[in-house]
Amino acid sequence: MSEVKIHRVKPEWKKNALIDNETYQKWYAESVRSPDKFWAKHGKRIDWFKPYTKVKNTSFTGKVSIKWFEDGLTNVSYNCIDRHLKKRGNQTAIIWEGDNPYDDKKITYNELHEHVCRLANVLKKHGVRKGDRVTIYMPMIPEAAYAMLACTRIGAVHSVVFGGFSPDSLAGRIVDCKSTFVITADEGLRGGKPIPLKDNTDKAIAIAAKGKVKVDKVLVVRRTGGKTGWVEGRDVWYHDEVASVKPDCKPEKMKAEDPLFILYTSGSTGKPKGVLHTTGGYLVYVSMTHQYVFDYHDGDIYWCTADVGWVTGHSYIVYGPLANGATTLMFEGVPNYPSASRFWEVIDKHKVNIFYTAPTAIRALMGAGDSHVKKTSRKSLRVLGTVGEPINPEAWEWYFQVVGDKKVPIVDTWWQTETGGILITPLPGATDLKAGSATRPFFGVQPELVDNDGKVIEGAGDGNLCITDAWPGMMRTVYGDHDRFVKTYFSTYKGKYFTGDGCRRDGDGYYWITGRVDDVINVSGHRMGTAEVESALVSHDKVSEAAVVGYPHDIKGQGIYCYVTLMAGEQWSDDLRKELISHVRKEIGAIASPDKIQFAPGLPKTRSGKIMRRILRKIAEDDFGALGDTSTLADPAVVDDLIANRQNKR
Ligand code: 6R9
Repeated sequence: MSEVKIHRVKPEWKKNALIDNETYQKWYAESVRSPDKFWAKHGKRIDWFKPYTKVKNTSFTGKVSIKWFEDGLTNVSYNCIDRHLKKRGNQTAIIWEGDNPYDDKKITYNELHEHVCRLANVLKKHGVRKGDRVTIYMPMIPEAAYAMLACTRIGAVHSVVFGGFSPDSLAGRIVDCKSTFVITADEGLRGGKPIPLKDNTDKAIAIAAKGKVKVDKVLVVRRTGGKTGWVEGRDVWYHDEVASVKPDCKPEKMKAEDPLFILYTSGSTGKPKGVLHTTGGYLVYVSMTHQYVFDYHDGDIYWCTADVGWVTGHSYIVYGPLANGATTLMFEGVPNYPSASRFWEVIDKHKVNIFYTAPTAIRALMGAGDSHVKKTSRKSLRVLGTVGEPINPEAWEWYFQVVGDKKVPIVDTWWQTETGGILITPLPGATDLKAGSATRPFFGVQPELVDNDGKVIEGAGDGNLCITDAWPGMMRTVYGDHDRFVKTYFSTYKGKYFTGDGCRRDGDGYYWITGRVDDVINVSGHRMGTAEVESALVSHDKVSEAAVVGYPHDIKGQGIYCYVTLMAGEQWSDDLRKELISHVRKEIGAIASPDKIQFAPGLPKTRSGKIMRRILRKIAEDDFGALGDTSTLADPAVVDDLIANRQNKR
């Protein structure tokens, strides 16, 4: 592999940084030596109606029980809104940037307070009580954040379902948590195209009824004014309802361990799991990570491009930033509409200081060409972040050099829906960077690498990534199925939280996530991260994106099958195929030599941008009769092309 370049912390990154390397070392040591003392102190970063006296009460063995700050009383919406009003009532809380570049608005903390209180009163008026589950199926509009915060204000538990999910998926989630109240919009708008959210909701409710869950109320935000079905008595307009109630609503006093939200996430088996997060520990953890990971300072404009339908949207668009009194930007659109300059234009328009996005977006925009970036200024940027999948060094360097003009640190943040917040990450003023490494653990996080037999790997090495002790932001259970929680996360390696990810630790103690362990392939007895081969392919200047899977190989055990998307304007040829094979051999070594390379004009991705390797594996195995569920794909049509041009035809 080519030598890893270290990007040292620059003096200007350190100058006003909240945490320098010395502080990181000191705090980290304290956080693992005396977690009780450490979190007793940092738990105070949020306001409590009744202070906690107990801090950590957690066990990763037996029945597994996770409790933090358990005798404290607090409220999430109070912490995200009310406590800021005196100092920053007129400060912008949310900048909303519409799908259409001429559509935007700003909402102050005072306004946020009124919107959330009114909506909370609407929920109460319709009989929603503490502990009830409310499903939120919304486009990226401020009302989505109001809805989440209104639930937390009265102690209802929200389940946000990504607006790109089908009626079937929505129904499954409604039924699983027996949610009888749904908040949606007439239509969403993305890249100029309407998305029929209300119609999908109607279909989902009909499906849910077969699962014996009857939705009684649907609250509908008018977003586009498009035509939708309407069920009298069940459906009500948001604007009518909020106008009919008082603009003030007292926040409910919640126990730290009261449920805050459920978020469904796919695992390697079975139906999506309802990951349950609770109140106090979650808010402490996401506000703390938001502040230190992004080196957030008062007055910064912060933009995370995720959708609120994913955990990144929960923790780092809504809860973390608002708990810190930040100005958070919410973007309704897509990276390439009206053009591939959109992200960079929005950064200039709103003078964004901190920008957080996904590697898949970075690679796509890199493929579109530098000119789209270079015509913008991006002078306001101070920190760049990535999340969601391993970032290949090539894309990392492009992000650093072209987007950040070599002036801005990149935080590659590793975490999961289950972890609630960021666990492994650089801190901008403290951590020397290596392109492609999530670097070091955040305070209180104790990663451990174990081999397949559970033996702990010390020092530099490769293994399955586990976390050995609890942190305040972690999930508490799988909703309605605690046994599944214990089985999925704590039984593979007894007494440890198993992440499902593979990981390498280098000689400097830096962590390199290699991808899900089910994506690791074994070629002639050599273990190899598919991400490693992908990274090598993408480092070729004609390649924009690559996905690599294993397939059964008579001699080697597994062969390496590569799907490759070329940069705009490049032509596929047999010579290029040969060139790519020798390029990978050169980058990694002969053992990584691709057996098959297929030109792929598009890759099958979930709507959150994750490549669905299960499908690619099946096609590589020439077993596409059993592709399984492809309904969550952003563009199911790419699959037909991949099948037609597969390289392993029997
Ligand atoms: C936050 C989020 C979690 C899985 C995780 C891992 C991958 C996320 C990553 C990363 C390498 C990073 N992942 N961040 N891999 N580097 N910085 O994405 O949650 O949707 O639950 O996905 O995503 O494989 O296990 P979620």
